[in-house]
Amino acid sequence: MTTVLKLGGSVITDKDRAETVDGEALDRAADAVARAADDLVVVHGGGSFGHHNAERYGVSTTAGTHDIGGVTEIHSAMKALNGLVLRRLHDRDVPAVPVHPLSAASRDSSGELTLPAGQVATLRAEGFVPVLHGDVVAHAGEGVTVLSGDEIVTSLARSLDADRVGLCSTVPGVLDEDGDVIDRIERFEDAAGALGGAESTDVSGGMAGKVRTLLDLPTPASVFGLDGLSAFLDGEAPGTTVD
Ligand code: IP8
Repeated sequence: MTTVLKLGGSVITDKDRAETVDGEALDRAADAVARAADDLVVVHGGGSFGHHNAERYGVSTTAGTHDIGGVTEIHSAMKALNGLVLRRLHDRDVPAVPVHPLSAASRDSSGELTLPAGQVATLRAEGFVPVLHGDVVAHAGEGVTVLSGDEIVTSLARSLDADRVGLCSTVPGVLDEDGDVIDRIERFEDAAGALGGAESTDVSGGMAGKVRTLLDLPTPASVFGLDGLSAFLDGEAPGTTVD
């Protein structure tokens, strides 16, 4: 029973202070992971790490850079956050192992991502908890572009044939126009009103983009807040189920 869990960058970092973790939130997330670290792959986003560096160099998931200063700065920021996440997991005896996507992944000139998952699958089979992170990635014709944690999650969900996918977000689920959590989304139209309409083409990690991507997965996915993380890892379906 393989589970792929994304810890949103905005959940585990302090959005208002550059390169600062939200210690309390990260402790809660690490506690929940430690209680249920069996057959788990963790991916985390950037939050206050990585994004401002990417902005400074004009780098996004589609616009790249060849500036070695930019590549180094963005990758280093994400590796720094990864190190802080790992430390909290190791403090709780979780056998977490870092996997840095820049060293393995690439995009072709149409932006199509190739993310080999052999090392992740083998680490997991050997009882480790691989911990990947949003990163920069080699992109044909662009230099490097941003690789978001969400893209990693959907790619791994497919290549590992995951049974469960969870996105731990700053909100308790996908919210309707009244701010209530939508229990289940089976078609984009079920949530189109709340997500900005069927024409919305958010590819940068906004909720509309997330829902579209999750609907394409063969695996049911849950979107929930930190309060729902333990329940998700216990096999429940907190927040919104996208299936
Ligand atoms: O927060 C960040 O990953 P995300 C990747 O999941 C960066 O979008 C900015 C290098």
